[in-house]
Amino acid sequence: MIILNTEKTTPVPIVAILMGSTSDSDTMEPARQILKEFNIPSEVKVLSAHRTPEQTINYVKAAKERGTKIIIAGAGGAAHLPGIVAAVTTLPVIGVPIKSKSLNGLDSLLSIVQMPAGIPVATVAIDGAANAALLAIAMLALASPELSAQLDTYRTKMQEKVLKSSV
Ligand code: RP5
Repeated sequence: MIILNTEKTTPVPIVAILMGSTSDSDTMEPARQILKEFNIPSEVKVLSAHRTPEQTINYVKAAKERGTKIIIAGAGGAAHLPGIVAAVTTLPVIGVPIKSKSLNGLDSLLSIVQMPAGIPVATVAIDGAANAALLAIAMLALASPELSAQLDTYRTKMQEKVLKSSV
């Protein structure tokens, strides 16, 4: 399924994949790959809550109007990126805690998951970029029978792979 912005020639990034640093890019790559596999246009941006706060807020504030539906945000350490993103948009935000050098990602996980009531961030596992993409797809599939069928096929293939490997 490709969702096109009819006013422009380029596809609208339906899912924005944000990360706090270029050092997060390998960890976040599975999210981009899975969205590509499902033909969902995505856009990858390095934006930091701490190093580029104004640019981050400006990007996120404009996202809904551009046609973006879901934001995935990965960050490590004092991982405020998903929280600040969720604070300035009502789009669903999925946070990916990135494994950190000092505390193995426990710092990232707690920084992202413990949001105060009122501003939710759906948090996946440490380094769980693949599941962030699959959760985004499940959300989009609520309004798309075609995408829902693609997700069923993905699960069936996964099932077959597991069953084959256990023989
Ligand atoms: C966070 O700090 C980033 O998300 C990254 O996971 C972590 C370390 O960043 P670098 O020092 O590698 O740029 O903002």
